[in-house]
Amino acid sequence: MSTDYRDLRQQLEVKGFCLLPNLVDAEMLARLRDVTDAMIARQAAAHFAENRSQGSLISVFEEPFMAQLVAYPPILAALAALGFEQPKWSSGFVISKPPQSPPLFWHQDARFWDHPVSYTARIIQCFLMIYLVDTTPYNGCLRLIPGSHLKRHQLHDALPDAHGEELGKAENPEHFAYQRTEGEVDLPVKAGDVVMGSARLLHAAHANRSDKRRTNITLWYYPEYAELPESIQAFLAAKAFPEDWHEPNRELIEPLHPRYKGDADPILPNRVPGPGLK
Ligand SMILES: O=C(O)CCC(=O)C(=O)O
Repeated sequence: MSTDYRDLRQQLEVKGFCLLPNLVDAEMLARLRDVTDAMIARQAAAHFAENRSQGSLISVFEEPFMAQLVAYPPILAALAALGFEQPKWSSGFVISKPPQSPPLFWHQDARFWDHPVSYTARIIQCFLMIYLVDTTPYNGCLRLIPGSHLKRHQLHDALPDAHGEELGKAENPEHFAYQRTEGEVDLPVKAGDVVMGSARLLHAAHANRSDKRRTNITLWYYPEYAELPESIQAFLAAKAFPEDWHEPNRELIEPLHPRYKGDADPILPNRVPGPGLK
């Protein structure tokens, strides 16, 4: 059955996420499994202690091959089919839950809450989560609160800074940030499916209770970069990619690199939604 991108675009706008089925082929998946396993093996033990809740939090800038995923033609074609012809990209992380590991805490990843655009339907920043294995609630599938990119949820007021250390270490499994919450849904996927969603959406992941590693690669895109307020463009364009990663991939990555030529000051990031989120 063919994919109805118009329907998926509507889901992205209304629910804050959509599932792009079967985008990554078997050969690319096999390559990504090898590459991410090697990236994980290179980390010091302290990395895993700091990030028990995520499993790992390894920048894709640690591995030049990852540029081929960022600019992977089926991903760019799916974005174009959704109406995003000129997306930009900023960063990404290998989030790999080892066997028998704790849940990932509820959080949202938006940084521009000080700008009024964050309280509108404009698509600003989106994750593309690329799962390298099939996921279920048993091995750590994604959990989402549909609509929470546009509507306040009790967790918005209760959560501590999602990017602070406390939740990452998963020292207190009873913390409400790991528990079931009102309105949440599970999103199990097949290996090679891609979940696209708003950075403003509240999301989490189940514990991995299986005996196999569950790896996801989260890539951050700006699907409508040219329509974003200039202060946000200036902020994104100010961040250079590391030279040793960028250099071998310049041609591939250049079309996705955020650029800004105006004179607006970069916005100061703020991760906490204001009263404008009703
Ligand atoms: O690993 C997952 O399933 C979710 C990752 C995530 O929440 C994130 O990258 O922000």
